[in-house]
Amino acid sequence: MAASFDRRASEPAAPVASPRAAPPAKASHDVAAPPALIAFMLKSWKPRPRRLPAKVAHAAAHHARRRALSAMFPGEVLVIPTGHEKVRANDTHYRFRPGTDFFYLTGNHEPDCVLVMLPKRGGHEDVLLVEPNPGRADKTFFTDRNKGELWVGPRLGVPESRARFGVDRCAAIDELTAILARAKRGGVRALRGLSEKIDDAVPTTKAGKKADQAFAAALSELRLKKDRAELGELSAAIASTHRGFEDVIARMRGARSEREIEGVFALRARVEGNDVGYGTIAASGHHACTLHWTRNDGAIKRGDLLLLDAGVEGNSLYTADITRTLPISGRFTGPQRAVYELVAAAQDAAFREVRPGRDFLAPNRAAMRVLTEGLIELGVLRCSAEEALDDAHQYYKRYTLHNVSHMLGLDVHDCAKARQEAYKFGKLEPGMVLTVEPGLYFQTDDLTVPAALRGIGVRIEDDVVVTKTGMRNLSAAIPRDAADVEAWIARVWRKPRA
Ligand SMILES: [Mn+2]
Repeated sequence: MAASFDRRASEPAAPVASPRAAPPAKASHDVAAPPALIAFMLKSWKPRPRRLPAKVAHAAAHHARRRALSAMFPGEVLVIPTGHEKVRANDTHYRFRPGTDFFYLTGNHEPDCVLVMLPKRGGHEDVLLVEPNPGRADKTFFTDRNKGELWVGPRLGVPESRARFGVDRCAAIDELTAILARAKRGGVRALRGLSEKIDDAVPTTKAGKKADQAFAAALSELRLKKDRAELGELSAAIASTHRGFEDVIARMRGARSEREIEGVFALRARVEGNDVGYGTIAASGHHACTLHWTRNDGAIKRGDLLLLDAGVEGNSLYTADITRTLPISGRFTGPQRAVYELVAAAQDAAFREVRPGRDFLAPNRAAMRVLTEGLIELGVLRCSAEEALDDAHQYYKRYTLHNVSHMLGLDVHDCAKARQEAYKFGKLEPGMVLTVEPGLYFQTDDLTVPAALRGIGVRIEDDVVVTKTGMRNLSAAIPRDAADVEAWIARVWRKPRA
């Protein structure tokens, strides 16, 4: 029964603070509105028909995910905030992106919201707390620069949010304190770190802290296996990313800077999706040897390679994570091709290890063996493969540094709070989506590397889903083999661009 959590009209209105950050102090260009202006602003607006919006695209999937979470924590109150806009400077904010776990459970993009799941017999009642939309009935529509409709556009509102997200109940965010005050009688778990107000509103004991960490891990692990809706959204993000890579290839011939490459890809990401899923790495020449090169302030030179690690984040917030290493002149040089083909061979070996029941780290082990044997053939490593691969040595890491896989989904490094036994030291299961991304990076000043190879950095990254019998490469349509990449570049350059 949900009785103990039901909202009773007789209860006094809680003196509640909304969980959003305190409004910034007034800037010099803020002018207090005189009463006459307020009175004038509040009248003579055309009445609005308040039609309820349609349900979000994957409402049934969001509902199913909430039921799965409910089953994991019977009898406990669960609090999942989405977080707030983050200040960039003074009164300007970064573009808001919802908290991943909150979004996974609701599909709601608005800031400041909180999902509270209240235990009832047989499960939970899902209560979504949102910022109400008072329309023109309240002066805040023109006085509140943080949430006023004339400043930032309208919020969806309470009844509209209930219709759109298909939750059991929707309430104004100001009711949160009252709901939590009653809820505290039972066990409460909160997803921490997204909202200071929520963190304060749900105080933790020492035992509670552990319970909250386990809750965050459970939320991450819930997302390890993707449902059908998620696989569709990931494929769409990968298709957008494919088009973004072709935009880059078209521009690459005349481009002068890495920043230009970043900008071209970003245009595709904003036109077709929400944003890029992470800072684009547009690394030309030896910049490719810096793994997370996002400064992108270098020049584009013919004869060099361009390592482009980029992903469109769709409006669904699922992101691709793709890397291609492209010869800027259209053709690989001999040494570039040798390194490229070794990395591609390592990726093939990793692909063969992606299947249910294999260790998450099995593809990594396979790729590292191929890279190591190739490094010996290239004259980079001067020892046996066994010696280089020995855990006590790991000499190969000098040239590759990172492992080849991470989970992919709403976050580029998805499910990051999962327990090690469920992820890094766990087994692959059908429905998991991961990257396979071996790389080799020969620093310009590395005296162990033959001079002809110094300054070459190559990474190849695809996004794959584990199937019942093996894997499917979701990004297989993006050319990968050296000859295919050259043909791809030639094809794009021949094509007249709009
Ligand atoms: Mn990646």
